[in-house]
Amino acid sequence: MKKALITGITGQDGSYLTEHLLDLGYEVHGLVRRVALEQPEHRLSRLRSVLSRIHIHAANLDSYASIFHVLSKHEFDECYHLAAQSFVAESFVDGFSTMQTNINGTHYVLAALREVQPKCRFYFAGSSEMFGKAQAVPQKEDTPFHPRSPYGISKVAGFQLTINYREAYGMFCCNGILFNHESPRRGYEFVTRKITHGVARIKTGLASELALGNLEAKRDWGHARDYVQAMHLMLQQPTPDDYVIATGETHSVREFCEFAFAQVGLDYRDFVKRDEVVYRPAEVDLLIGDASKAHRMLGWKPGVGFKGLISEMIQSDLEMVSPAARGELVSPGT
Ligand code: F7E
Repeated sequence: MKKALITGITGQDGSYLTEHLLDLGYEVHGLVRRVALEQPEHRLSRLRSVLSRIHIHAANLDSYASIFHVLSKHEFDECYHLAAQSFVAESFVDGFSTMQTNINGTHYVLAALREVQPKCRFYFAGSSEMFGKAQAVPQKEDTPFHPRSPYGISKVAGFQLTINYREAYGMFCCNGILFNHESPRRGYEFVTRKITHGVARIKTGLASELALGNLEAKRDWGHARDYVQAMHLMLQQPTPDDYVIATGETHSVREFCEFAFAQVGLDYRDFVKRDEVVYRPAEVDLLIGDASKAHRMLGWKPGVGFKGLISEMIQSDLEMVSPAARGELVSPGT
């Protein structure tokens, strides 16, 4: 039985990856902060259905010693490093802690692996935010990076660290360059979930408006459940490499709103208000990925498209805010 370690196991991607690896017969271990263990109902909620089948260890990305401790006690075949401060807007508020967690945290995991388990395969969660002010359309593996936030910069550093450990020490280290990926498990601070949750609250009379920032930004949005499969596939290849994971379609935040509100028979223009506060000091205007290398080398393709993703998120949020609101969707979407 293969053993995998997931940092960031409590997040959206960590929970889907856990389920995927369990289905494949893995023994799954996760690193979580001690504070999460003190509030399991809240912090481990995405793992509720699998909690009895996984192994949780307390560790902190700010502490090399805590990571080293776990890695010296258990042997792993694969390590998926997903933990990060992942909210771009927050990285403008406190760039220092984003850098500390995302860069040093990644370095600690790599250094500890090198020390005690150099044969363990390593996955780094790179991001389309590394492309930032995109130098080519669509973006692929050889598109130059031009990050536009401390978050994007921290991911470029993590990406380069991962390559450096591969080249310098011959470790099996891969970078996934994942474009935006969403689901009903997405955090409420991200725009997709803010919209679908907002739509559900408005539809059920719990709210009357939704305050948003830049509606013109365009993103390539896929489903997180599809994207974690690509992470696993990268670590099954004969040689380590880096891959763009994306749908190849781009839509604006405005289009997302339009379709999401229309799903429950509403017009977004009647409810969406402008909120200056959530505009970013430097915006990433357009992201669209070319995942043809992943199609070719990994046999990976996204399963869920833009409309299917929004329908699933809206349905889930309707059920969450009001169980009586089941079946409110106007059309199922594709
Ligand atoms: O913003 C605009 C905002 O916060 C998307 C993370 O997973 O994907 C994610 O980063 C766009 C931006 O995600 C609001 O200005 C408008 O242009 O949902 P987001 P993100 O910044 O694209 C990448 C791949 C990652 O790696 C990140 O970790 O939507 N926008 N109005 C808004 N965004 C937010 N959050 N809230 C608004 O009210």
